[in-house]
Amino acid sequence: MKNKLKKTDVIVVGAGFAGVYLTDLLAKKGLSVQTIEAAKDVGGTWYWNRYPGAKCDIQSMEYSYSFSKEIQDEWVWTNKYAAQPEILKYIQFVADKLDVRKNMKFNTKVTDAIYDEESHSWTVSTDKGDEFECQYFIMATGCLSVPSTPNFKGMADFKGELYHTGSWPEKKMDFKGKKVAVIGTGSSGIQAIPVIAETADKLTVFVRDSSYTLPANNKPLSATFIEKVKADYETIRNRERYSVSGHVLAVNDEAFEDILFCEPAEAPMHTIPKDELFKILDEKYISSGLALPVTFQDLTYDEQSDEVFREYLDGRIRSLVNDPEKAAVLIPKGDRFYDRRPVMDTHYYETFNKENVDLVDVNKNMIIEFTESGIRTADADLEFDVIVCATGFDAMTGAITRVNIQGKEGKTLKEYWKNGPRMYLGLMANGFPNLFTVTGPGSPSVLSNMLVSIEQHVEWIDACIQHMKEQKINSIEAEYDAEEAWIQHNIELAQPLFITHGNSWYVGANVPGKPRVIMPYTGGVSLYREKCEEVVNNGYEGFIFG
Ligand code: FAD
Ligand code: N01
Repeated sequence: MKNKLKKTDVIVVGAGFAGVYLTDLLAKKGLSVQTIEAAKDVGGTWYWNRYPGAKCDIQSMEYSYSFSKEIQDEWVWTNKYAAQPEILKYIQFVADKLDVRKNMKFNTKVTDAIYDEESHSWTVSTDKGDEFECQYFIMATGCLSVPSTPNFKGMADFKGELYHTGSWPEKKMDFKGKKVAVIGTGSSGIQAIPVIAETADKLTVFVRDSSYTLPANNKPLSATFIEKVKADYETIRNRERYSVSGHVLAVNDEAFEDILFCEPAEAPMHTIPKDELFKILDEKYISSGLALPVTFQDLTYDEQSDEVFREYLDGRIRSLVNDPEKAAVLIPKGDRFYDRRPVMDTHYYETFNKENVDLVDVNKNMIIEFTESGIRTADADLEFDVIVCATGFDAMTGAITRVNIQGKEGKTLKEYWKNGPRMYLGLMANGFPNLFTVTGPGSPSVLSNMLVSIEQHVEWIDACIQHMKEQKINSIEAEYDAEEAWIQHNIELAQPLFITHGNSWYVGANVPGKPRVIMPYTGGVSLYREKCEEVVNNGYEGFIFG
């Protein structure tokens, strides 16, 4: 049954980092805001991804909001990289502080959004029978919020516990005495495997194509470091906003006391003599996290640098994994290092030396089907109590196209995006007035520290809405030509980069039938921000006001 139509200025979908900030900022500007979230509470990614070992790999002092000095000063991070429970606590703390939950409806999914050209408004429906009419409809639905689960034969017959890392249950999980399978060795699998192996009776990892992973070398932050960063936060945040990838802190000294910044290397990696290179990689760069690709940006496009770096990484895998056959499976096949997102781990390779850990190379020994008691491969029937799918997400477009969005003349967004997402600046699409996306396709989003990109989009959208109110403008949408030019600009920028040619979720390669298109903007955070500023300074160039 439908509930009575409610009118509101803005509907925000999603209550992750983007939704929480949007709700607060727009409500403070006097707009009526209704936020709708499928989960039971705020958190987004950090609500859903509760799997063992889930962690951030941008330094915690940078992976946090910058818009409120009070929040920034009050919150104290414990470790270089924060784990999921701490990040969830942080976003809950922010939601309490800003008192945004009063604008939020939880446990509710937005299903449809239909635009009315006469009233310039959207009618938004939910799975709970709500109907809202709003002028602005904002999808803050996240880039990695729709888990992708393979459709193995017999999956429904499995009588044990079956989980996906991206929608992990809240209950406390105990693997003691259990036989566990993990399918997938991307970022999520690589984080979960060492932790599950600590208690499981037996862990079997199903490997299709391994990802390269670097040691996180996570450690507690010193009080001195926290104090220094807080004292200098304004400068650090500004550097982030005008950097390549939105994070600027580099590898630190052992005591974690001094602030050091990432600096691009003077020459490509392959120009450093190999002995010297392998030594500095061992001593400094291997555990410098995402500062490494910022230092050696040539790793994103230079074949020679990639080759020498992979020689180093392959040697490292062979030296850490005792069994040469297992090591061979864990060495990625044919991929360049930067075909995919770099992964950070804690004792991942060492875990394969444990007696209770085994792996199955699914290229040689295919998964045929799930059975009542486990998994049947080409070689054997394997029994499991628990199967964990660490199989990734229908990234960037998945959450948006799952809502029936109809713009002008009944055009659906799903149809409009059938050959890949079409957006101007990753913010708006032609034919869909007053529909904004936060960190949408065509913006740096997942190629950046997402907090920096989220804040930029939220503030851009807010400024745009304020401008429309001041000028008494009813609607805004992207011009078709501006949208097309932006798409072509990104294709050109992305062409020389490995990620355009690899088989990752960045190009939709992980979801059968998904069009293969580079989805994030590859020009970097700084260039992108300057472009967005220029567009506004030129009177919202490329947008049509109605
Ligand atoms: P999300 O946090 O994804 O929130 C979107 C919300 O929208 C979800 O709660 C979802 O339930 C809701 N939603 C979607 N569709 C609907 C609908 N139809 N109706 C109602 N609600 C809906 N980024 C980094 O920069 N650094 C990191 O180290 C990092 N680590 C990550 C680790 C993991 C395990 C994952 C999965 C992602 C990571 N990310 C990281 C990316 C991360 O997604 C972002 O940093 C950020 O949390 C995204 O916030 P968001 O608010 O945009 O989206
Ligand atoms: O997903 P993925 P993820 N049979 O797509 C395998 C962020 N994140 O959840 O490589 C067998 O990377 C698949 O195999 P292959 C981060 O942005 C960040 O791990 O396609 N295997 C792959 O090994 C990240 O990039 C953190 O051959 C199958 C794995 O599943 C993004 O989220 C932590 C299969 C999927 O890897 C996604 O990461 C976690 C099948 N049918 C996530 N289908 C941080 O630390 C898929 N696979 C910041």
